[in-house]
Amino acid sequence: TVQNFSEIPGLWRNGLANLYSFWKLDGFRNIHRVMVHNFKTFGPIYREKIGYYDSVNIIKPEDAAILFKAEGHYPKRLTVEAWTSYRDYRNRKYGVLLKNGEDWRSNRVILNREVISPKVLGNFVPLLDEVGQDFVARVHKKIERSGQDKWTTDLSQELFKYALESVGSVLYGERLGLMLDYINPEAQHFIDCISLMFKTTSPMLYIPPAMLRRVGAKIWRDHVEAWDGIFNQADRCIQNIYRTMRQDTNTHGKYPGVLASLLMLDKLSIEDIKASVTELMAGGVDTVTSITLLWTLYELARHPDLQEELRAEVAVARQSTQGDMLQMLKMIPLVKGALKETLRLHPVAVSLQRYITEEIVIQNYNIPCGTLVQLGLYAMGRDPDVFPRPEKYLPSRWLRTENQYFRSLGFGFGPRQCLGRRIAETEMQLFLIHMLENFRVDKQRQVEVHSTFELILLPEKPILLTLKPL
Ligand code: HEM
Ligand code: 2DC
Repeated sequence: TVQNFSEIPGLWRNGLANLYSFWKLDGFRNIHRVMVHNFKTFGPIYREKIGYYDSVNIIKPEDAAILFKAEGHYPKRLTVEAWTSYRDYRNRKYGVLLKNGEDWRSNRVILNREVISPKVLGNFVPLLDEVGQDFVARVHKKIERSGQDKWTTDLSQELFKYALESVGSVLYGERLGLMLDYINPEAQHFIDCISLMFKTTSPMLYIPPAMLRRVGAKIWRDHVEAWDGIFNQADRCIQNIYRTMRQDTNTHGKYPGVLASLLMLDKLSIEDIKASVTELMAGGVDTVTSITLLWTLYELARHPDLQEELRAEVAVARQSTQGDMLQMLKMIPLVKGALKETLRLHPVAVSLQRYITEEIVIQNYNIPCGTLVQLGLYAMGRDPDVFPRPEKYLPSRWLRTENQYFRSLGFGFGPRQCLGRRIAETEMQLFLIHMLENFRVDKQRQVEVHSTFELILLPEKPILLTLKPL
């Protein structure tokens, strides 16, 4: 027989006491490890209440399937209150990231067509390919200047710029110029604001921002300053495009970018477009794609034979397509597998969450409609029952013949999945193609780098890599 909701194991009876022990365990920076530990203690389902934040946690792909079947027509994830509070405070509209219900759906459907549908890939690839080539040229220059035929560095700043340049070129159909020696201080400020925004968000997951705002806490003020910087920069970019668009209507059949396409389509209000384009710009910068690329280079440096295998795959694809990039992207299953493998071991999002819209049964427990259910993405990626020998970095796990049922969830799932997914995937694949064709990646000592939680999972310390021309 099915067991009652209140019988699910876990610590959920005293939210405040749990918040205190969570804090003592340094849980704020270790959510991912705390979750792994909880699954070990309680089994594949547990209930938890930390502060005011109450959820059921699951880890198995089969249970994820049940969860996503119950997400309803307007899937809703955990609200990051710091982000909505800022918008309420400054009277700004929510974009698709923060909207819910019918308002979310009507905006999302229109954005999907311009941002994530297969038809736009052909528009994105030439733009992103050019950024990839410029990145390679920049690394060659750095190597030359070093006078040592190699360049050893923490690539994260460079990757942030690559990511911002990529997303900027797709959104605005224009280059921002971040691959040059001298970069616009405004762009650097934008990048810094995004890092600050993420850093100041995670403590506010557990301490209500409204309260911090009332007492004038520094963390709230920093958070506001960070978002102000992000919105100001995005507003400037959007104004620019709007102006040039009105000046010349003739774009010579050239793809004008996501923003101009949305403006011409005229199906969303300008305010809605601004709100979502700002989120796309913020979501596209440092953090997500650049961190995933950094982890991938780190893994390739640790596995030189695998690196050669990927290089060979890219060489064959290049040969047989004569450099037709769109075709080439269809011939690199191992490179794509490497990116999935990176997101398995180093997911950006520690969990996926949904408020379920119907009652479900998971692991033989009843879960009522309206409950917040979290899939522990980091924990699932390291569960030996789900991924045999989980500690091994094996891109071949993701080849067609393998069982992938509800296992590849790094970008989320269903209609509420990552809107930037196509951009991110293409940008990362092109990056790896160009890097593999030009450089050997090496790292010094065999030290493990772990993750730390700052809203997203990041490397806990700098990753130093050495790039050598082939
Ligand atoms: C949402 C991951 C890159 C924009 C999400 C979600 C995840 C995710 C897990 C939540 C999905 C869900 O709840 O099912 C990633 C990863 C990335 C990446 C792993 C790169 C490696 C990007 C980029 C952009 C972006 C480059 C913008 C260009 C968004 C937006 C949403 C979202 C707007 C909210 C969508 C909605 O609520 O309808 N992402 N993301 N992401 N992401 Fe990404
Ligand atoms: C963080 O417990 C941990 O893609 C919380 O590009 C639950 C939670 C809710 C929403 C998640 C967030 C976590 C991690 C960062 C995510 C976010 C949804 C979108 C966001 C996954 C797992 C991200 C990074 C977006 C950010 C775009 C924004 C900067 C405009």
